Amino acid sequence: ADGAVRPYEEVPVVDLSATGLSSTPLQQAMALAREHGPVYRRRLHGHELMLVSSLELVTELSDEERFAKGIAVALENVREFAGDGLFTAYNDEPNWAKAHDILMPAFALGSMRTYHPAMLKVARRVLDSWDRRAADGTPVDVADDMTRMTLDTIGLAGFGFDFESFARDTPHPFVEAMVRCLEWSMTRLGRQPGGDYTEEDAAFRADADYLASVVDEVIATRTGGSGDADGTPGARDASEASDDLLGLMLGATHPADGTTLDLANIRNQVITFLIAGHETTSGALSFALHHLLKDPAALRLAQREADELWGDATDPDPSFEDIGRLPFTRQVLNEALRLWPTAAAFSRQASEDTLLGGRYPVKAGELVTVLTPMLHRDPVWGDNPELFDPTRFAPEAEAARSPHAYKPFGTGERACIGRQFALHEATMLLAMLVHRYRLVDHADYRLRIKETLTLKPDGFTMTLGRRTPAD
Ligand code: MNH
Repeated sequence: ADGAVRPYEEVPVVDLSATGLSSTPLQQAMALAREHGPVYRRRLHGHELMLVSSLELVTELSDEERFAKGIAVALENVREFAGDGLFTAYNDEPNWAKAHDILMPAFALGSMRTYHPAMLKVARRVLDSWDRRAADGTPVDVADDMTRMTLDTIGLAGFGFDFESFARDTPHPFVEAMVRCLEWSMTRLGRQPGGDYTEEDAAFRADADYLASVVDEVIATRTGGSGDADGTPGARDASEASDDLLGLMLGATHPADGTTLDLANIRNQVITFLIAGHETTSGALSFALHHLLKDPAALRLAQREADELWGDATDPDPSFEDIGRLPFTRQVLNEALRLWPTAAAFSRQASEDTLLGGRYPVKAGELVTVLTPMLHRDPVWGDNPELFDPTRFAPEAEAARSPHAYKPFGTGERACIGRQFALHEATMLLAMLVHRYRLVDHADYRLRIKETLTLKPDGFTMTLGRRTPAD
């Protein structure tokens, strides 16, 4: 980049129409960024997308005057089953602002106090399961168990619904259907024009309908069976209202106009929270455990921190306040999300014709996708960005760095609403795990990354020993 204005055509264009999208499109996009630099256009079957990954350009894309959230093709696909839920709603769709205003208080830090007991209950399910593994020496499949944990947590804390994932060998059918829907959303990106996808689409429709029917049942249980989610609110029993997310959505009225969310939208929100609320957090925990397994010094620091709180208690009882007393554990999660932000891309839409960085033309309405893992390897992160180093998130280091260098939760008004929820849940579990277990790299695991729209370590197992804080 010499600073001169580039004609539109001169931004590097990578045409994937012949080879197609890889089965790991995010890692493919990262490889292309390493080859072509922090801005390039990816062409695929007549469709073109600009991918951006430098601090300089992401700083501009974060300007809410010039850009807003964009719904890229991948999210349009998710919209097929999450509808106008918060994550996939268009900016100007009235239900976005309405649901945002109603739900924001439920995601403020203080509200985590409400969810803390459910989170702790599920964390203890992990310990029960891992205790048995530690006793008989069999490996744990880390990503599978983290997914069980985060799903049970959002189900219980959000909707009073227990997936009981630790009592199952295979995932709950709801999860299997949801994962297939996400896979459909991803593989649909790479379709050949003119191909016949009737079968895939029918299977997807069946899965999406099944998701909706399960959610309708959860809602009906709460409302006493009244109303169905066809858009007409049924009678709601206010006495049923509880302070979880579902209770809030059924009961809360909009501060400005006193209306409630309609049942079709609530169904979309529940599906959205179940998707958004568990895949990403479970990936973050899995990557964090991977890095701790490979970095004994960091693991020791995390263990010291938990030991200081809970000493040699066999069954510590973490309080809500304890979670704020685990700054290093939080740094470990931040650093894991730097290297592998589990929702690895987000898109911005230009409000008007503009020049990005004063030189790359972007047309009004055009989408630009931020490739977060490459932003997180920008030179601002020093000369060894691949190195796992939680001290990058020490308060002094954070204060010295641009806030736009780190975007695992997206940006602006459409940034992640569940950030505090994810970090509270993940920090507590990670601290409880390192307090209780020695992590053993029995298979000399080499990181491979599986993509199902979100990122996870693939085939990551470890064995466990029980530890005492002196270990
Ligand atoms: Mn979450 C939006 C990442 C946990 C619910 N989330 C986003 C975005 C990113 C993101 C990135 C912005 C996407 C975009 O701009 O298109 N979320 C994460 C990560 C974790 C996570 C990395 C865990 C780690 N998210 C959670 C949890 C919940 C949740 C937990 C719910 C309990 N996230 C959402 C919702 C949105 C969102 C809802 C959409 C918010 C909006 O647009 O109003």
